[in-house]
Amino acid sequence: MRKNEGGGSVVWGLSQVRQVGRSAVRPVVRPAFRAWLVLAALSIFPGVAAAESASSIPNMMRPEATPAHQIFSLTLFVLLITGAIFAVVAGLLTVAIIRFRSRNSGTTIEPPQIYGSTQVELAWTVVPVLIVAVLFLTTARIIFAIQDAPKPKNALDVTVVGHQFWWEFRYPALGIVTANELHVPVSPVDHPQPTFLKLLSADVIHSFWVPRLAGKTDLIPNHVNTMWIDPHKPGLYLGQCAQFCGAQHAMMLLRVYVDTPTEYAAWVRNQQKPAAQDPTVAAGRTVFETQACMNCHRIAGTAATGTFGPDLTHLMSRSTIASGATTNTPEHLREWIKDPAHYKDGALMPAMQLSDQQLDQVTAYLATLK
Ligand code: HEC
Ligand SMILES: [Cu+2]
Repeated sequence: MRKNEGGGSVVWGLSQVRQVGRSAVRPVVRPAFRAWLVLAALSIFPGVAAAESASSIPNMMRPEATPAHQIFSLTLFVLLITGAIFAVVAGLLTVAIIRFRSRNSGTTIEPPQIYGSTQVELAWTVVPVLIVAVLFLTTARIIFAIQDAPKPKNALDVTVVGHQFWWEFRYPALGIVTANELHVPVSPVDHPQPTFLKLLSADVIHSFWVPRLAGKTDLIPNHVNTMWIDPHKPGLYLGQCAQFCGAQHAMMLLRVYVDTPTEYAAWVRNQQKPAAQDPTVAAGRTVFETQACMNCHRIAGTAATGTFGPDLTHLMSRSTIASGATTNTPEHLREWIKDPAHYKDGALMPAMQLSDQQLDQVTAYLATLK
């Protein structure tokens, strides 16, 4: 497990929520309201998310990359305008209810009715049209600013493929393929190094959403979408598939590790190595290569070249399995291989009916794939 994710406990106490507030949130959102926001965020991000450290919580009120910052300021602007409208309407309503209430006089005579006042009608037509125009134009400006941002030469390219119910990440220039945990270099404001994502789908529509980094973008079959992120601070950022894509859509969690330059270089070096070849686990490798595992999974440098499931070449470099359904420990791996439905009912990996001995062997083999 990485150093930045040790601290969290499964149930979030209010003291932790306050701590989050003190350390990083600008005082835009009051603490009590913030606690509710965190609870709301947690209810959308189940599973492992609940056990993560404070800074990982997927909260769009705490942006940490340019697209997310722009969306957040737009959010505040829209809230300001709609909040003002609410205050005016609610205020007038309250005045009307109190001042013009029925005074028990016993009469049922209606107050004077006003028809055909051009001034009043113009006012309640023109003012809303202007408000909508302002909201529309500011929103369009931000959408285009994010969409048309030029791609610098030093940008990192990653291809993201959405699968039912996991994420595939390919780094074409680096020859890396991995799953569910995206590593990108930090992009400091003074010398940015953004990551440009090319979004594809292997089956149905998914949606890539890491609230602290950017807005949602769909992954659509037979259509290429793009988005970019430039996370300013290293750390772990959690996200989630934001499009209902099937039974386990809610267990399609995303982890974006924003690495310092040294961490990132070390990660790349490790991912580029061929898979470990440990002779002491040869029996497990034989199980893997004879029990159909290799038809669905790739382990670089071996006969396993399947692409239906996640690439397992450096499986143990990931801290979770099955898209965040559980943490990556040998016990969990064994349980997963024995019966994927134990963690993820409806996952598209069959229970392979291995014997206890085969399970032990194949788990021991996988555990060497660092
Ligand atoms: C029919 C194709 C198929 C077969 C056969 C198959 N798997 Fe899988 N496997 C998958 C899919 C799909 C996933 C992703 C499930 C998800 O996260 O929803 C997966 C996930 C995994 C994972 C978790 C990887 C990660 O990083 O999340 C491991 C480990 C794994 N399989 C091992 C095995 C082993 C060992 C065997 C053989 C005993 C095997 N698989 C057989 C399709 C398959
Ligand atoms: Cu999905």
